[in-house]
Amino acid sequence: MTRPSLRIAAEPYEFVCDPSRTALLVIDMQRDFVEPGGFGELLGNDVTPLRTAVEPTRRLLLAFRHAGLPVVHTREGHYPDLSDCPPSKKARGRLRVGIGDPGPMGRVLVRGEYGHDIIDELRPRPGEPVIDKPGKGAFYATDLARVLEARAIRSLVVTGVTTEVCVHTTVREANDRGYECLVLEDCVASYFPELHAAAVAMIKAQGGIFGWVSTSRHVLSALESATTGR
Ligand code: C5J
Repeated sequence: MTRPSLRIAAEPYEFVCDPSRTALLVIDMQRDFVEPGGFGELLGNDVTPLRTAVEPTRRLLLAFRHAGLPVVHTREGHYPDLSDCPPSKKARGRLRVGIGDPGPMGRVLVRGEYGHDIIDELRPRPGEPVIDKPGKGAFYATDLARVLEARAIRSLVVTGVTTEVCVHTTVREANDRGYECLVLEDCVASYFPELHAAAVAMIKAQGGIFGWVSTSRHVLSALESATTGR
């Protein structure tokens, strides 16, 4: 059975997508970025702005699962021997504690460590792909394109952290690959509210140069209408 299009109030104009070709992308909602006491906080960041994205994203996740629509999670991190971490990335910032070093939640941004994993509130369900990525963009050196192609996905509802870094890089990569991206401004977040605002503005500028911007409320209401037929 073909499903009716989802019509979602958005900027710069309504976002219309085929739900059977739409996935929710949850980017890097990892303990080390989002939780108090993690690597992000160790770097001197206030994690409070990132926490605001958790509850709306959790509601959205439940709605996508309820509607039987695909969900894909990503995690930024590296092999324990750091063979996939460019020396430039390790050296950047001249950090006292950086990638691969023992941090408050295990070795920083190393796969398999407690801090590298996704927060409990948004824990992936069995069967939901989790894309481990060594870079900021979720397409670079990962299977994401193949995972999306296998499900015939063309539209991405984008959530996660941080707005101006991994979210933006991924949306730009997706845009160049022909995906339609809808970024939910209450479900993405940054340690720096001014960078969050600028990054969101850039996506919808110039007629939606990288995609569309909306909020979880509008997506939930479109999913509700699609489910109930009202
Ligand atoms: C950063 C990310 N900010 N997930 N990673 O280093 O945005």
